[in-house]
Amino acid sequence: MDLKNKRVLVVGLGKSGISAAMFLRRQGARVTVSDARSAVALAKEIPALLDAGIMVESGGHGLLTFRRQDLIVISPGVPLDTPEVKQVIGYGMPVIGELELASRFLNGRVVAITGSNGKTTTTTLIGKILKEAGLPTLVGGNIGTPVIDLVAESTGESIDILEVSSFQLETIEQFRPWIAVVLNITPDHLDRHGSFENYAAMKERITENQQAEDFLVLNAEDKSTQMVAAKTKAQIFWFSPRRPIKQGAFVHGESIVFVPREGAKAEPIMPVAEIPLKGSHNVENVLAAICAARLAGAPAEKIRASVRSFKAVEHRLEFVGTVQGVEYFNDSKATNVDAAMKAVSSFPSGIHLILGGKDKDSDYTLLGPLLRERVKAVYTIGSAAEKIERELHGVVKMVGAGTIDVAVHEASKAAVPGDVVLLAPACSSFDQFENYEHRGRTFRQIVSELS
Ligand code: UMA
Repeated sequence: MDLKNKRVLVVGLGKSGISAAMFLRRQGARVTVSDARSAVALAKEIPALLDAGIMVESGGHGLLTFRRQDLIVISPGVPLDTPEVKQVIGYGMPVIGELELASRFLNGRVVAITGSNGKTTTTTLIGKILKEAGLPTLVGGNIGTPVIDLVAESTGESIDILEVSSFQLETIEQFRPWIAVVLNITPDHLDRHGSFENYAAMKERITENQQAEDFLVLNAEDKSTQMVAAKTKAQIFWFSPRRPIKQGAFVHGESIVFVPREGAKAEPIMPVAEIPLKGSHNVENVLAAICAARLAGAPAEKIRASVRSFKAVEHRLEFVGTVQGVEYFNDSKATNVDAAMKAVSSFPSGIHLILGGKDKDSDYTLLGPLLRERVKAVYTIGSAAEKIERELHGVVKMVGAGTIDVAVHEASKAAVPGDVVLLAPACSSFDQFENYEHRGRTFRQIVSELS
């Protein structure tokens, strides 16, 4: 892709936009960036961009800015139906995302992980296993480091492990992972994608450019990922915690085994009991990581050692501490209903659950049966509180807490030794926090002050 002297517009000045703009500039492109935020709000970002010779449009997107370009690179958080974007797509202007841009310049072999839940844990674990197996690995994408930032270090030898979201997959063209992993597809981001079908279709795009020599790792227990199988040209490796698999990883008795090809003998990998993470969903994440790591060339004994020493990723069912016999867990990354259900399922009873934040057109009634079984009380926060209280009315005790601070204090007063206070909000955080990490850190801080 020759970008020299090309006019390129980058839309959105978050992490991906800034990295993309700087990269494009280094490639010799004539770069403009456009962001809906005001110049005051962007005061920290603008000087470095201007110094690099990048033009900046702040306080909204101008249609004329969009028209005078050869290429538009859009940030994952900017919807394609943003009026200016929609209009230039209508004119046939090329619009790609930062993932697509980066993938044209990555030199390593790509392992891409998507799914509604478990992406970050699985991506981190694959990175750890491959690194400890002595393979040159890079990790980035939705996990927090823009893919474009990996380009400089991506070589013919490296394995580039990317967490990819539906937002990023929406704007790919040629992105072709060597190994693609789809963990699960359950409703999320319906406010952005309009329907579950549209959302699932975006996830499926992870395999659309794969060929017969590539690999696709799929969850045998998830109906939606099974549908992806019908559409791929890649070799499929399944994983299942419940049933034997002809090619892939599964739980056999008390142990995880891997079958490298149909008809081959199953290789023992490790006892399930050695997985140091809570929750049955994490067995699935480990199975997926084992498939990807074996396919990428990590030996079984290295995999076992790496999994055994793996620690929960921050904000994913992270143990915060025990205060007066009550355990506190931070699952701020549980930003959709399915993730919250997985978190609740990880504890048998005695749960005080903090729910709420920014709604994504989610259906909270799905939580009903599980809450009735395991949860003592729900503490609602954020703008989704009223909807949650309405949809879960009569299911369990509801405390309208409003803020996370009040929620933690109310829960700590009600909890008795042996109970669990769990932040698994089932919503995004943007109504009260900068992001889910900020929400998780705030929770940890409040808990530390309790003790
Ligand atoms: N903006 C506009 N116009 C719009 C909308 C937004 O100008 O119409 C601007 C905002 O004012 C802001 C910028 O766009 O300045 C934000 O861009 P962004 O939302 O794409 O955020 P980044 O900081 O670039 O972070 C993105 C991912 N964010 C999203 O997908 C929403 C990060 O994933 C990712 O870590 C990062 O790129 C690096 O790859 C976060 C996320 O929430 C963790 N992901 C979702 C999820 O996991 O559920 C998909």
